[in-house]
Amino acid sequence: MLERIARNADDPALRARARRTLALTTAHATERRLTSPSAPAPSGAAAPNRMIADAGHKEQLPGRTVRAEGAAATGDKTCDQAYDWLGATFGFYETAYGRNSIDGAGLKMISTVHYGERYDNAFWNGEQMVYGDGDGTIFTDFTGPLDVTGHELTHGVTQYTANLDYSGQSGALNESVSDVFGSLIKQWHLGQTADQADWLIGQGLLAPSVHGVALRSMKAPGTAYDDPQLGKDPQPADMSGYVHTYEDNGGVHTNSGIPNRAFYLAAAAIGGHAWEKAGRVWYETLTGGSLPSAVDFAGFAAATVQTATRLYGAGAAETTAVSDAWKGVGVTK
Ligand code: ASN
Ligand code: ZN
Repeated sequence: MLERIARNADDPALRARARRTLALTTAHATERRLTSPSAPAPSGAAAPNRMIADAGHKEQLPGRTVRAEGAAATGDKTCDQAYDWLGATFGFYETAYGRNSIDGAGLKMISTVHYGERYDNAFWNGEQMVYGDGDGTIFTDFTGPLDVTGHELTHGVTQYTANLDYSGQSGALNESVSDVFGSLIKQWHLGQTADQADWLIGQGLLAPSVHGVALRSMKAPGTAYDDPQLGKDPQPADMSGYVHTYEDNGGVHTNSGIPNRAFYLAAAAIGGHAWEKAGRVWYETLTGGSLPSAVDFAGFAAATVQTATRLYGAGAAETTAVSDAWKGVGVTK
């Protein structure tokens, strides 16, 4: 998406900023790949330990601390939103799966807001969350949508568990897992069932003049936006549209549409709160310790069917739903 803006946007300043954002995000993604899981912090009670810092529109991390755990709201909407969404994400993982923070051992949750000048992204850098304010023309404030925070922090969960290699199919799975739990965090926060959820990622993030509803759609990949500046949502909905490219680490944000839709299909077929069954299958697959870092779609599919079989039984409706979902997107036959 940023690659498209960097090439096609009408406004040269917007193009230049997109190029800079791409360069910075790539550097951080490399950092993320190279960070090895460090020893877990000593855990206390299962309560979040949050810290919000303000970069003051510079690109230095972490920036000036503006809100520590338990401190009163600052009055800066961006800062307070980031604080609340860290809390919601902590609450989701703790309540749904008994996970104590990102590393499972009470890791301090740090977010830097107001990063860079009109910065068009949010990212997990291996240690903390970083949010840009958005350029206001294409993107609004990245602290807005809860699923964006959930997505980035889930990169942290993945780093501490399956540590999926950030390229090719394992990279698309890394991205997809972040979308899956990002969406589930929002669904949990809103108390939605699978049929009530919008299954969008980043609803509300695109500026009003952009023709689009969100960054991605898990239910209907490829339909999230179609806009002169952004182009059309490039996500495939099944294996027949798999994109072979050298950009974006082999299309990790593109091909993630395939496993995203597999999750949606499984959750929709099972019904009810998606985090309870489909989400549990994906969570235990991700964190179970037997998934290779370089796993491909077929390997991940087999692992989810194996997890569902263990949790619900071989002939169970849940297991059939998971198995059918991967057939539905052409990963298995
Ligand atoms: N927001 C992007 C992501 O989490 C940033 C990146 O690392 N490419 O996928
Ligand atoms: Zn991501």
